[in-house]
Amino acid sequence: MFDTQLKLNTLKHKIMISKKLEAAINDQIALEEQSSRIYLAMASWCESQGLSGAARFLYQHSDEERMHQLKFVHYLNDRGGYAMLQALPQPGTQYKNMEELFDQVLKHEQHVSKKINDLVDICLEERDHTTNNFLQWFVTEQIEEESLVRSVVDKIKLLSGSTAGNFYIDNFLAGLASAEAAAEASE
Ligand code: OFO
Repeated sequence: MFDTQLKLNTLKHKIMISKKLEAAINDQIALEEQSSRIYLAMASWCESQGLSGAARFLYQHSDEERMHQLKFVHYLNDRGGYAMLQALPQPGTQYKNMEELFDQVLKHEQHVSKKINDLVDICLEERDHTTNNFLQWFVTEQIEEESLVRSVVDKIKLLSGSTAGNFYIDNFLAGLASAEAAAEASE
């Protein structure tokens, strides 16, 4: 009994994040997990179509989204909140071509950027400088992700439609995946 009370008091002292931010971060955890599932589903589709470079690029991005999800989970629990998983919709299963698929990736990343900005807005309203500081890593990450995907979409628009163009794009994506893996390994 005494132990339980002590634990409750300790927990109360640990709470350093508002209920509003806790709920918003839990929604972001769901969005990062959904991002991981969307890219995993896309990677699987590409692999099934023989697009091994695109598949590798997307498998890697699926893993990155899971890492983003975990960052939020650990942060929320460390700040005395409780990271809770949510039910998620089934990701897409069919795509007309790489152009449609990467258009969807770009739209999704733009949506994620908006949600990160919304989180920053809540921090500013609440003067939660610690969470704002934590979120700045994601603000920078979203700039990089959007710009990377936009460069892929631009190349696809220029080159897709022919077998040679698709082959080139697939190789280009394989090269991006290797460069990202090398950059991560050196971190
Ligand atoms: Fe987590 O950045 Fe993409 O979605």
